[in-house]
Amino acid sequence: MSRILITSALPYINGVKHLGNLAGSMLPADVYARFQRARGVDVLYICATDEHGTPAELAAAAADQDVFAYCEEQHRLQHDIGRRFGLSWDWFGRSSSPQNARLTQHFAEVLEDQGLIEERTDKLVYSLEDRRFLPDRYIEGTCPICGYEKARGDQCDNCNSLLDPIDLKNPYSVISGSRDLEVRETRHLYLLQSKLQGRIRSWVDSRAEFSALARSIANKHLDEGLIDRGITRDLAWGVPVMRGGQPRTGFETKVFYVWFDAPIEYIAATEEWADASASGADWRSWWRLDQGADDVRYVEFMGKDNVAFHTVSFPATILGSGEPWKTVDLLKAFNWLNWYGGKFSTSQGRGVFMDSALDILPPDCWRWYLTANSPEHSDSAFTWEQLTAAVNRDLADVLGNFVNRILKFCEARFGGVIPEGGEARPLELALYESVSARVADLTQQFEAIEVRKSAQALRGLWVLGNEYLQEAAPWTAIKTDPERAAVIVRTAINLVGLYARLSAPVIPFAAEAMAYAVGEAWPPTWPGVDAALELSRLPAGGRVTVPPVLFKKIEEVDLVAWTERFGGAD
Ligand code: B3M
Ligand code: ZN
Repeated sequence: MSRILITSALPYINGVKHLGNLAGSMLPADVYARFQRARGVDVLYICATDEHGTPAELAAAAADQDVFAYCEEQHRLQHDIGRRFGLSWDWFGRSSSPQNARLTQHFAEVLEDQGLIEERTDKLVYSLEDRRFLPDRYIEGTCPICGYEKARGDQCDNCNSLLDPIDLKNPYSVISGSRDLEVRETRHLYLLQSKLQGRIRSWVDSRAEFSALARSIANKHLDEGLIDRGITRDLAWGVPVMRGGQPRTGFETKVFYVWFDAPIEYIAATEEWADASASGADWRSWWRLDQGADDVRYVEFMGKDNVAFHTVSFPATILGSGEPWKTVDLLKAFNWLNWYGGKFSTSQGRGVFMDSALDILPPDCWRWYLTANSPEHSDSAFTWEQLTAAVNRDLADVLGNFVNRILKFCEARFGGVIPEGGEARPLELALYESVSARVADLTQQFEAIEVRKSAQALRGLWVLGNEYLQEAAPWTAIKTDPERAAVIVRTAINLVGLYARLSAPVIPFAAEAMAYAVGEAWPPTWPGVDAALELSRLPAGGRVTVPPVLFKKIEEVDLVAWTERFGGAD
């Protein structure tokens, strides 16, 4: 059995994520994980909350909570919402775990032993009014590259450049707003990425499966020349800087930089998963090439703003260690989901967030909409109209209606029992042929993680069912040729079973209801391309039931209420 390790970018702990975060990492990762599990692959899908750094401290302060309690609460909340969205993580960890602290400290030690970490005296912005250093997001100002006025110390949200806080123009403290700042000296650890330039470039070149977006972002940084990066910060909340089991002298009030420990949490979360499993699961067999991980395929999902960290910074940690760690094989990067002319924004509370999304529509509606309109190869724009079309047309009219119609007919005319008798005619043979071709296409699109094309292929399969019913017209056949009607009903019910299996990666809740209604096995297995075979799985004599309405349509009144609540009307 082959093995696939899947990670989606770790959502920041600072509040419930918006639909853009879901669409650009966690959801496509989940769809892929579900697809591969159904294929019989041994899948491990790992995610976690990213809990360290200034965003966590700032959010906790804003919530008037101790940062530890804040993270604990927000982690539970994000975990719960993820589950309600059907995100089938094998483990949803926490970057503040002891496992991550140990592993982060381990990497720092081996990197130092390899001559890749050195202590440097740094000039950092110190706020006289706040009486503290202002690392990363504690400071904002004008981006030196694009002139955006609210650039954060570590990164500009407008042009996506990674920044050094001291380069900001007109900087101010995020804590007090004070502009009474001065540059002071402080000691920090630096990861000498400049020494790793060659190794990282040949590693990137060796990643044959990287998407064009991932490769171009990596190459841009490599072409500019990698710069050594400070991996410690003057903060209290984070992984303590240790050396040989002791706090490192001169670093007692410092911690590792959040972007140093966060990707290491992919590994540490796997260790958390193993530690929590009763069956003695072995995390090293997923991550260590010397301990069995050489047959693992590792696929990462993330938004484009995270790509540099995963193609340069994290590889620098892993490759620089000189230890045989597994590195990513395929990195699937996403563009932005926009919100009515702007971006979804956590800090400005603009857009629809995962918790309120579930207040208004079931998870499958969002999962389908965000898959069919994935910000995959370019940015995509959320609109209420598109959402309505995806739910009302695709889910309700095409899929839901088909399932409902045939099951009701079977109940009314055959007492809810799959009828026997009759044989496939040219109409069924033609159906088998189209279904076979489309299942092959869908399988290929899922395999290639072509998100939008997977949705198109799936929709195409749903449409076939309606066309078949329309042409076969069992309601007419039943009057003159009951055997003919039996074949049609049996075939259509088998289509429902097939749809349950094929749709499960994207709309797992409805798929389970469909499977249950026709007696198809759950969890689902992925069908082969021999449709004649797959459409005779559910034999005559099996019982079927009519499920409660699979997809409720969005009404005009809903739209009025939602645009009032969330905004976004044109
Ligand atoms: N927490 C950034 C983000 O939420 C970040 C990803 C970490 S992946 C190791 O966009
Ligand atoms: Zn900028």
